[in-house]
Amino acid sequence: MSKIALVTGTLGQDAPYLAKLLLDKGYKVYGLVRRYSNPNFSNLDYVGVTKKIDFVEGDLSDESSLYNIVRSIRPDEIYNLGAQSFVRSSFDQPKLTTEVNGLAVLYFLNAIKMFSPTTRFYQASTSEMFGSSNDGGYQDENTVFHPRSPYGVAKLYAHWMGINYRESYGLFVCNGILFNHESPIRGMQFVTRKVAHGAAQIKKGLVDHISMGNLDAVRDWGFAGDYVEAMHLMLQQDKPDDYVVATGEAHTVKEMVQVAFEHVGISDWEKHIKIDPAHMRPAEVPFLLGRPTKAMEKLGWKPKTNFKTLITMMVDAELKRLEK
Ligand code: NAP
Ligand code: G4F
Repeated sequence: MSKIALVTGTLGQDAPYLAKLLLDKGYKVYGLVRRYSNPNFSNLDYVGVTKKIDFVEGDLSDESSLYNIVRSIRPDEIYNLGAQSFVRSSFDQPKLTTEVNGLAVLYFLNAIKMFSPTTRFYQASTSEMFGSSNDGGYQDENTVFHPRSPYGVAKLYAHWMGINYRESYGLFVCNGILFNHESPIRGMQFVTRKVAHGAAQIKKGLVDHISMGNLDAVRDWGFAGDYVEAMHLMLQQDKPDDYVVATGEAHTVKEMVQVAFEHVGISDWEKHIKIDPAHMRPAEVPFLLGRPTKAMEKLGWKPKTNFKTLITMMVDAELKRLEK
């Protein structure tokens, strides 16, 4: 019998890559989608899985919809990837972010406890929870958390609620503390996609500059297609646990901009960047660099795509889209 997985965040970046991985392994995949007037399946189309997923309608802020879905499907595995995932917006919409990123996890855990206690649950935790902790050094499973945004605080609530239900009720809950991961289907607002898109547009003479925020921020950027493998591996272990997933390599936003522009043959990239305070955050996370040793040793996972390959892949995808 094939395993059943329920994935949330279906139309986002990670879920299409994960759905493909699960479908290739023979899973039946259900994808939670909100009610839309005009749903956008372009990310699922990009990965080629739109027609292979069973869509179920629900909303992470609506407890009863999650209860009904868990009770009727009783999935073997749930991957909770849905979120208000843009850190900058969480400062303007803290309550919504708290409900969708925090409370929804409580709803799922209660639904599992009541209706399907053998369901294994993956929670999309984040390096954003480290915030300003160990600035300049590596962050791993033992680093203290100091979130710097409503997004990070809500995710930390969900993270600890997962641990609490694991310890209190024996539920199989894993938190994947994933560092930034990107791809050609990354949301347009996130810095790598924005820069890849902007560099391609400038190359084609469509625009002259990109407006940006803090170019000195440091991030550990990996490829989403590699990271979903770690999510799946976590739920296949004998015991539930929490894992950092990262490349172990950090770069500034400035370096990322330089790689993107040089790939389209523009060396004087500074001329095409304007700094706009609107893209700054009330509190910034200055430095994220993960140490994924535990995931490598216990899951046998490792990243396959390096920084330069990732950024140039994203720029090439943007050029291709513009040529179409
Ligand atoms: P994403 O592209 O923003 O996708 C998130 C999805 O969640 C979107 O499709 C969104 O729907 C959906 N969603 C938002 N609110 C919802 C609601 N109320 N009910 C149902 N669905 C809702 O995010 P991602 O990059 O794939 O990331 C997946 C998960 O990993 C997220 O939880 C994120 O916070 C976490 N994470 C991401 C990274 C990263 O670098 N990508 C790193 C660490 C952790 P719409 O399409 O309608 O907006
Ligand atoms: O691409 P970003 O918006 O990603 P951020 O804030 O690191 O969050 C992402 O990664 C988290 C994991 O650490 C996830 F949990 C979260 O859901 C999301 O996927 O910004 C990256 C950095 C920031 O320091 C930001 O201040 O780039 C800096 N930046 C500079 N100029 C900019 C810009 N970010 C954006 N989005 N747009 C700019 O113009």
